[in-house]
Amino acid sequence: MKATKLLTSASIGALLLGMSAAAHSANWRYAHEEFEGDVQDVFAVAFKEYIEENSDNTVQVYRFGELGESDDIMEQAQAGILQFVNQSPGFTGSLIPEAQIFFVPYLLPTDEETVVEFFNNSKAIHEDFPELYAEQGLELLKMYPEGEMVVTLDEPFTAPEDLRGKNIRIMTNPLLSETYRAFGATPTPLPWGEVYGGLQTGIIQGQENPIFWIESGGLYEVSPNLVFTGHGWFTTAMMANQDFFNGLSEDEQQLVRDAAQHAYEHTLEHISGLADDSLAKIQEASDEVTVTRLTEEQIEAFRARAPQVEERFVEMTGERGAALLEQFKADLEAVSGD
Ligand code: 6CS
Repeated sequence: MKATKLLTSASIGALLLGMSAAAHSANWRYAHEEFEGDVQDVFAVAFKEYIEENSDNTVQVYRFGELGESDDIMEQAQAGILQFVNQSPGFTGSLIPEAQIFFVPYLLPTDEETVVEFFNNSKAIHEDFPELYAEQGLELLKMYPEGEMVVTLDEPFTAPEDLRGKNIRIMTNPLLSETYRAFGATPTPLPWGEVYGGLQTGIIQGQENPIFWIESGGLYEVSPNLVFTGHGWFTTAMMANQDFFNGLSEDEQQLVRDAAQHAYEHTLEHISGLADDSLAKIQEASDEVTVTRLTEEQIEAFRARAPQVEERFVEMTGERGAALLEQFKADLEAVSGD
């Protein structure tokens, strides 16, 4: 009788413990813009694994197309349907105009080590951007680079004049339109889902993206001339719905921050050498592909058009944008020693 009573109390205790653990564990939803194994997915999976190894919570990762386009997942994150979202500044321009700073051409260097050092240390990235995202109900957890931007076209090009009359697909971001107009092309903003078909049918004649994406999305099949213009890096951002984040305990907030830091470090290791590997795969898969690396002199003709884009950025974003630009440049100077 006594033993039964003891067992019963122990079982109830265990049940209560289980229930309280269950009450505190949650399934968090996290959507990004890419496919399995792509850079944003590598980040998301590393984040998920860290959370699941260090807590009772689970993370459900949704990839491109499962919940819609980039704009759809951002809306869902702002509405609290998703707890986490990865949206690239290329699509965030209408929500946070200052995020377009990444599309001022030739602002970021091409050298990977300097770019990584910039993302590790920049005050603009770690202090200014979190405030801008917070105004939209978003807790910015990480901004990170994915790869150097490369332009693909229906024929090789070396000068802005060669881009005349070419419809170049850009992400839906007004400043990118300015960049490609300045480069002499006709900018064509489109969501990702329309790019492959647009190139295949000839509605657009080119686009820009990092090499890993040109390989994984098979873009080289329909846009085989790759041109390294050195004008920028593809940057992305991972964040949480801020009401959700503020509602977490301090320990859980720290867990989320630690998981984001772990995912960031893991992703930077992943992108190291990725562009070369992806280019080798592309060249293995296709005889049609051409690779043009613009010379310094050829780049100069494009770089000469950057100041007008920078001016437009300041016009679009006012004093805050101007201050951000100044900080961005100071942060770059600190890491490149220019
Ligand atoms: O060009 C785009 O739209 C896509 N590019 C990359 C590298 N990631 C996601 C984005 O949707």
